[in-house]
Amino acid sequence: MQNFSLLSLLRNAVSGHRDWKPFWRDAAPRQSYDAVIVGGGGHGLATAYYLAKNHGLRNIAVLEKGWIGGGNTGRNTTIIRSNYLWNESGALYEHALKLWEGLNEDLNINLMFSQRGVLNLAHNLGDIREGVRRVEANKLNGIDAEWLTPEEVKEFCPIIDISKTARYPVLGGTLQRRAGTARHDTVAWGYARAADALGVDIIQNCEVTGILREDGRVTGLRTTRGTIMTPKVGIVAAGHTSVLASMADIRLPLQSHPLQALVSEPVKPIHPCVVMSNAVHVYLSQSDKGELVVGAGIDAYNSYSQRGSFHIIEHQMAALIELFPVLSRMRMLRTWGGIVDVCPDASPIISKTPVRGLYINCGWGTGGFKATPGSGWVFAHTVATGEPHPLNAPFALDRFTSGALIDEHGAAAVAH
Ligand code: FAD
Ligand code: PYC
Repeated sequence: MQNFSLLSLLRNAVSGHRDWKPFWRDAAPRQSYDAVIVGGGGHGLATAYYLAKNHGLRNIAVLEKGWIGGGNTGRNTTIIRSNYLWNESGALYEHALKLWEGLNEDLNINLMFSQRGVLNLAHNLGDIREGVRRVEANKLNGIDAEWLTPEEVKEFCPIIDISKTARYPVLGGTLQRRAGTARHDTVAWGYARAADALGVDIIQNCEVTGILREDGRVTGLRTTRGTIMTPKVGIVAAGHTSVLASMADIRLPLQSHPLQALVSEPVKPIHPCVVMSNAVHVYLSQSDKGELVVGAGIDAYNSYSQRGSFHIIEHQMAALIELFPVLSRMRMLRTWGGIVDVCPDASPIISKTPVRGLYINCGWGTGGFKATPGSGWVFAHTVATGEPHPLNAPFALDRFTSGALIDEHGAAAVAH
């Protein structure tokens, strides 16, 4: 049945794109599928889309316990960039960024992808060394990157305070000009609609509660809407992957933490780019609606509660005023939190598991939105062929036993 709700008409109105059609069918589960993706966030929906588009699978489903995009995909602050340190990460995130650059056309939807540039500030000698090293590493990997002096930072971002008497003076920063932002929920809707058009069943209000196995191989899933048989399962349930993996007796090296953000009342355009500061613990952009989008580091404790503690917001506001005194009387409109799953090396796991036919895509921590298209692309390859795509081979689960970690704490740019 097509979804002609008022909401979908409104979505159509905001998309302003050619040849608009209603969104996805709200499907009922069938008894069996060739492959099932657990988690209807951007990554899960992108995986389903590329399974259908790149690998020709049609009898597949995405199971979502709530509504699609209601997890981190619809809660994140939409920063997209590829300026990671190591070759493995650079290749994966740059693949994603290149896909973003053609995604409006591919999905036929206006994702409001805006390459307005992302600045990562340096406030001490350690920051400068990390930033300059990363700029050079990026250039060697063909990723656009520049080092800016404080004056150049000010030119790029006029509302920032670069005075030498500031408590955390701005000593320079890295700039990726091709980086930017996009509209988060439209990414989920766009992938859902495109996957639906290729025959994928998108099943909401369907929580996976058990993983069925026989002789070390997955055979199906127990869900709140009945048992579904399938020989292939891809888990992409950010923040909850260890809960799902434990249903197959797999223990993962993940910690679930709240990550918060907030927005101000809408104002006229005053902030043309994205600024992040790992040392001061805040980042800032302005949405197309005019709201200032402000993010912080993770809450230190583990939780599944989709909310964080107030002291993080207080710290975040203090840091904001430190860098942007001009915002001192700005009123804040709403705050929220999501649950992110953090890996010890701040890099994702995209991998086979000890259970045959069971694959995981998790551990994106504070930074998976930017990876959505690339993650879906390589995970679809892994699920379809049973083997990793060359881009996700280094991100396998066995790196935690081999020791071949990919430490991206510096480039994660959000305090862990
Ligand atoms: P989700 O969108 O969370 O989707 C997973 C889905 O799985 C959920 O919808 C959930 O309901 C479902 N699920 C869970 N358990 C089950 C079950 N048992 N059965 C069925 N379904 C289940 N990243 C960036 O790159 N840039 C940013 O600026 C950025 N900012 C962030 C700010 C905040 C406040 C937060 C919280 C995150 C931020 N991130 C950012 C991280 C980014 O949001 C995530 O890495 C990314 O969205 C993960 O996408 P996903 O599709 O894997 O997860
Ligand atoms: O990874 O760029 C990022 C990011 C920004 C805010 C949260 N994560």
